[in-house]
Amino acid sequence: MENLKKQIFEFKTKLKSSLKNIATQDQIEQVRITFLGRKGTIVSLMSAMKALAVEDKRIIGPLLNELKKSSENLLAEKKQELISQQKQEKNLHQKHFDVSAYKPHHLESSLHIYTRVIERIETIFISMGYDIADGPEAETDFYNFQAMNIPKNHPARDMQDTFWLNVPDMLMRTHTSGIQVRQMQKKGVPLAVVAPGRVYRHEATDASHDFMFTQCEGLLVDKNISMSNLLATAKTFLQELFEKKDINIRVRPGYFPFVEPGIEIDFSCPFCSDGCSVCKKTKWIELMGAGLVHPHVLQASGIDSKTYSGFAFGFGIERVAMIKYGINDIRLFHSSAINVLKQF
Ligand code: FA5
Repeated sequence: MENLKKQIFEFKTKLKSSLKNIATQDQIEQVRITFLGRKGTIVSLMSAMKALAVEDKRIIGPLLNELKKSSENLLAEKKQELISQQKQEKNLHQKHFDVSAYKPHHLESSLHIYTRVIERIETIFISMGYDIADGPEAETDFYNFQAMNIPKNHPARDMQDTFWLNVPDMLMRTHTSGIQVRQMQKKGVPLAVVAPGRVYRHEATDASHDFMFTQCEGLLVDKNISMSNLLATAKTFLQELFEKKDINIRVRPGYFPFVEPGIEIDFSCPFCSDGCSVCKKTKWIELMGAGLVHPHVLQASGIDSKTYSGFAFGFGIERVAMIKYGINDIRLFHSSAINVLKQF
C-alpha cells in the first residue's frame, strides 16, 4: 500500500511536468492518453488496488478518485490556457497586419491575341461592306467536302487530314469553307461575308502548323466578279491589317477543288532573310488560299452559276498574327504561357 501511495504522489508530479512544455492540443491529447487513457497509468494503479486488503482499499480508493478528478481538471485548464494563448497570438498578428504594406504580385489581364486579331479583321471587312458569319465546328461531310466539289473518295480529301466523329458523316471541320454554302443557301446572292472560326486537322505540329487553328473564310458573290476583284480585296485587306502600303506578297497558282482558277498568297517571312524554321527555308509564309468560286459550289448552294460569279478566300488567323506581332511559333497561341500572354 505504501508503494501505491508513493506512485499516486509521483503521478501528479509527472503529469505536471509533462504538461509544462506543451504547445498544441495534440500534445495535450497524448498526455491524456498516457496518464488517463484506457491503458494509461491511472488504470494500472486502479488494477493494482484490487490486490489490497479491504481497509487499505478504503484509503487508496478515494485517493485515486481524487487523483483522477484533479488530473482531468489540470488537463482541462491546460487546454483552455492554450486556446486563449492562440487567440492572443492571432489578435496580435491581426493588429500588426498593415494593409498598405501588402503588395501582391501585379498581373493585368488583357484581351487574348486571338480576340484582338479577329476584331481587327472583322473591322476591316465591315468597313469594306462585308457581313460577319459563323458556322458549326462539328460539320457534315456534305458541307465540308461534297458541296465543296470534293465527293467521297476524291483524292483532294487527303489535302486536309480529318478528325472524323463517331457519328456517320460527321467530322470536325477541316476548313471554314463549308460556311460558303451555308451562307449562300441562307442569304442568297449578292453576298459578301467573312467567317472567322476554329478548324481541325489530324496533322503533326511544327512552328507554323497546328492540329487546331483558326481560319477566316471570305466570300463575295455578285454579277461580273473577276480575279482582279479578289486580288484587290486581298491586297487592301493585308495593307490595312499590317498598316503599311508596301507589303511584300507573292501570288502563285494553287489547287482547291472548290475554286477555278485557284491561287495561293504568301507573305515574305518576317523572321529571316535567308530561310528559317517558320518559313521552312522558303523565305515565304503561306497565308491564304483563294480563287473564283467553282460553278459546282454555286450550284450546290442553289445559285445560278451562269448569272453569278464570286471569289472566295481562306487564310490562317494565327499566320497573320504571327507576322503582325513577330510570334515565331504557332503553338504559343494556345499554350497559356504567361510570359507570352502578358506581352499583349
Ligand atoms: C484551305 O483550307 C482552303 N479552304 C482555303 C480556301 C478558301 C481556298 C476559299 C480557296 C477558297 P489551306 O489548307 O491551304 O486551304 O489553308 C488555308 C490557310 O490556313 C493556309 O494558307 C494557312 O494560312 C492556314 N493553315 C493551313 N494549315 C494550317 C495549319 N496546320 N496550322 C496553321 N495554319 C494553317
